[in-house]
Amino acid sequence: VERAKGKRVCKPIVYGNTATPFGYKRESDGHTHQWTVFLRPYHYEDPSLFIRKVQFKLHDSYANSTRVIERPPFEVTETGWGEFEVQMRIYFVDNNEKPITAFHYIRLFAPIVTLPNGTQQVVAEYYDEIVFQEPTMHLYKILNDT
Ligand code: SLL
Repeated sequence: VERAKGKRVCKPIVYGNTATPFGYKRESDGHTHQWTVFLRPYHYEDPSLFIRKVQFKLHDSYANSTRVIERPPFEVTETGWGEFEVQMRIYFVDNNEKPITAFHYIRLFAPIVTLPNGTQQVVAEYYDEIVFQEPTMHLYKILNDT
């Protein structure tokens, strides 16, 4: 495939999780929190222009622990009782571009922020960058248009 020789394109992203305590321990399964793990562009652009899907690999204690999200928002909402590391595999619209993997440790207990409406929530989010080194010409054109 044709590649953009000597070119590098950088896409700022954010990934992480939010979590809210139930305020009690659920009798049926011991779960104590609802959480959402997400991956999105740092800028307000449409991620589906260059991201085809994101595969979230949850802890083995979850039924169907591999969750594939094929359209934005790229996120998974679940309930649970424990913190663990999620693997996020990012696939691009051009299949000649190799998928990349990011990891996020889901936090349930800290850090807590106070939202504008006064409620408290656990928010653990991180800035990162996807660096495309000599992307395919196809993807290069898309990336420079977003
Ligand atoms: C811990 N090493 O011990 C971690 C494991 C597992 C989290 C955390 C519930 C899963 C389910 C759940 O929260 N698992 O019941 O489906 O803290």
